[in-house]
Amino acid sequence: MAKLRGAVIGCGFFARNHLHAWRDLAAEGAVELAAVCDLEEARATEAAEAFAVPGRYTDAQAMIEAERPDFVDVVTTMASHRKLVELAAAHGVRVIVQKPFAPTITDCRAMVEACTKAGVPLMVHENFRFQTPVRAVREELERGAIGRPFFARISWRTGYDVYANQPYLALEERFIILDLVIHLLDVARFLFGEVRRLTCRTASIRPGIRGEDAATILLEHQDRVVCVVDATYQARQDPDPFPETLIEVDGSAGTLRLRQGYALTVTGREGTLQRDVAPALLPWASPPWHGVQESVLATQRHWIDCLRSGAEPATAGADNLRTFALCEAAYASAATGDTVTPSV
Ligand code: NAD
Ligand code: 89Y
Repeated sequence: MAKLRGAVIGCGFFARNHLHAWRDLAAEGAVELAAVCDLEEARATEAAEAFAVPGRYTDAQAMIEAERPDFVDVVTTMASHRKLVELAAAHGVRVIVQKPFAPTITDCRAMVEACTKAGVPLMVHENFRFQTPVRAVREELERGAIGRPFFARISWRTGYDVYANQPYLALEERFIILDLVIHLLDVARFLFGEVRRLTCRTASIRPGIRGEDAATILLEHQDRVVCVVDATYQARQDPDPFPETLIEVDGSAGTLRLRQGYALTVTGREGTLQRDVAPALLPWASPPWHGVQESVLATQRHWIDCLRSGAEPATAGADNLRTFALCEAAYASAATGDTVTPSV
């Protein structure tokens, strides 16, 4: 089968993980990276040289027209996603785009519509549900280890300096819900299905930031699981769990706890089972990021598998609209104090 030719748009902090993962997939013979693009020439050049990519560009349209890639991988920040996704769709180029999908659900809907009209597959790089420990939790739930879940908590509380690598976060008016809670809400959907309604409270704790850096959300899922999603970037701890997502689930026949250190404990009909669900330490990984980095490779592999088979990606644009609708509902609830029904 011919290799799929890809091109990366955006060569900043997080793109390095994408580039490593594309190199791993290229070594397996699945893809080849034809070109990279960044508005900042030095970034495109550095990425092209570090990863032996033949093409380097500062203009995405020029790159798409010159290289005619099979797909583009958009790793820019959210403000540019709509323009770049619509550009790809207009050229009939398949596209995977980083989270958050866009600043607003109006932009998300527009991208889904543009790609649907163009007949172009669109996937959002929503990698948390591809993490090894999250997959392990879902396996336990699917095999009925704790019976029917009725309560859950998906938690992310850290004091890790996220601003050092991602300084733009301090300037976002809609901050932690769009940056991080969006992953947790997607995990909630992945584990417990769609959400009927939610209530949210937010706070802005760190001096000098524009948006909220703490959020607590109560989700009522359609099959009546209630799930608390809570996150903050302002909880100093030692040891700090960054970037682990901690999960608790209580079910009719037992309990599940995913604790710091990737330790999964399941107490159910079979007694208590302890599992180490630590992610692999890929050769290019840099702890504590290795669980995230492994999931980047898994996400990109899923995209390539779907392009080959014609299957709809698990986190296709249309699916991610549902996750994004939860973010919009959370902001609406935080603003009014009301319980809100998400609307796609
Ligand atoms: P960054 O600012 O370090 O890099 C973005 C790059 O895109 C910059 O170099 C910028 O010059 C370039 N760019 C912007 N517009 C462009 C355009 N029109 N054409 C070409 N290049 C353009 O940002 P980052 O920290 O690498 O984040 C990128 C995305 O990755 C964000 O959406 C962020 O939320 C996401 N991210 C995801 C995870 C995850 O686990 N999924 C983790 C961190 C960041
Ligand atoms: O931006 C965030 C994300 O998506 O995953 C981790 C992160 O980089 C910082 O919390």
